[in-house]
Amino acid sequence: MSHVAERENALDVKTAFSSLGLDYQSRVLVIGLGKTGLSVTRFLSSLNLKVAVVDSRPAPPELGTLRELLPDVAVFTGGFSSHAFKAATHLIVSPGVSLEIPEIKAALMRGVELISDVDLFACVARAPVIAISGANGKSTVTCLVGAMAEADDKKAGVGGNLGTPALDMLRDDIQLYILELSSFQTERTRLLEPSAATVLNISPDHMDRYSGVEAYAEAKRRIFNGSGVMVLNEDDELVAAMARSGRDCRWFSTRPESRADYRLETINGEEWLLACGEPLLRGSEVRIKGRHNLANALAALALGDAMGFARSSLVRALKQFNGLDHRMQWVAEQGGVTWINDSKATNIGACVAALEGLQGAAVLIAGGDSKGADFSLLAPVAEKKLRAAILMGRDAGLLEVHLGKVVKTVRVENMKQAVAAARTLAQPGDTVLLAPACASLDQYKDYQERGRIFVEQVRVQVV
Ligand code: UMA
Ligand code: ADP
Repeated sequence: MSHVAERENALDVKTAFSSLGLDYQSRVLVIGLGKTGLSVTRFLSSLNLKVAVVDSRPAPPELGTLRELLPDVAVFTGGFSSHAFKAATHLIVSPGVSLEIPEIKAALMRGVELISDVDLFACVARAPVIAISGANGKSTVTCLVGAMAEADDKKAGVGGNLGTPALDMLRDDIQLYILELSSFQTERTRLLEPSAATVLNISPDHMDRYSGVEAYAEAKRRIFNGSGVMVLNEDDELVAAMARSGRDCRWFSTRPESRADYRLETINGEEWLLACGEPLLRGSEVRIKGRHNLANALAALALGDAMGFARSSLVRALKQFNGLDHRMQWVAEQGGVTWINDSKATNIGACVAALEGLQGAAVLIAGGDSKGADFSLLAPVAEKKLRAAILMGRDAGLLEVHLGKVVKTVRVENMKQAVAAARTLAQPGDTVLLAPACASLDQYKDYQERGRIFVEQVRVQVV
């Protein structure tokens, strides 16, 4: 029997979704036909619930797949059709779409219910959930905890903002869900109550969607709904302020003087990772490198402990996990210059973490879609670490305004020119670092494509 058929048999729709007020009379409008929109439409259709889809783009990415799978579902493209909104009792808004869109705001004012794919998931998932958010490190920690679960012989579903929408992860044989959640997902979710959750850190990102960093933090704080274990970063003021009395709060920190539950300690001249006083492994044995990755490792240990994984499984995973592509990924060393691909550094916090972790001077390749970032925050570390900044993409001019005051800047049109310029500027002992501090979508399909093209150009021009 297929999973969909099993689900239909096992689910009493009215009971399962009573907290969302969803039943066979409901008419759900799915806004956005990307991965999330497709997953929701398939899920609701499999339960025979009434669903329609609207997308502002003339040819949304999953239109072809939806037409093939569900030719009868009504789809409105090329704008937010008022006709589609008029009939809806419930809206499910894809993460990439702001709730500030006038048509959405008007519908919510009329009393149309806002629900989310994560809420639907929360209603039907039968295994415990670990939820992971933060400005940076979400995907790394999500995959690391996934590796810990595997080392502990648990069948885990790993996804969410990482790539597989929550509803596409549902399976009866899963023992544990490990869900990466963005602020766009937590802000519109109210039913998920994870067994353990973390906000790894907060630094400004998506400032084109939030009124400020506090509003961004507030959206992320919702990941702690319910009564599960809260894993908190002692070194981050905005995260530390999320602690709630009466809850099981477990702290991590990389500051040498910290007494946090999960922390670092120098023993006989070597740095160790400690879990509640027990030295587990040396920092040098953690395969993913950099100070920020020690913080990620400690957070993952806290989550693994919260779920009762054997400590030996946690340690094994930390010793084996290689990290993900496009995050501080070593590409080449030539003539004493190291080339690093950190294309996933799509905000200032990640770019700063990358630069602070480097020995010697760096030539930085940056630029793209700033998402409303304030690049003055990048100037201090740029002044300390950079030999030069090579700037490209839509918001190169904004970067130049702030970096130009403290370091040599060069404007280029594309990655080929960026790599050529970096080759002439870098000196032996330097690192050339692609850490754009911007999203890639103004010039590339996604950050992976940007990283791949960088690696290709390094191979063609440098090695
Ligand atoms: N869009 C429109 N009009 C629409 C609908 C969408 O222009 O009517 C645009 C959005 O503005 C956005 C793009 O289409 O630029 C994709 O939006 P979407 O919500 O349809 O995206 P999905 O394909 O459903 O993917 C989403 C997440 N995307 C976003 O949050 C933008 C994916 O995270 C996630 O993997 C997927 O759900 C499964 O959960 C990606 C991401 O960039 C990796 N996330 C941001 C980040 O990590 O910084 C938050
Ligand atoms: P996310 O899923 O939150 O975007 P990733 O693990 O994909 O996180 O990493 C995104 C970027 O942030 C990469 O450039 C990576 O080097 C950097 N990074 C990872 N962990 C941290 C951290 N704890 N603090 C700051 N930057 C980090």
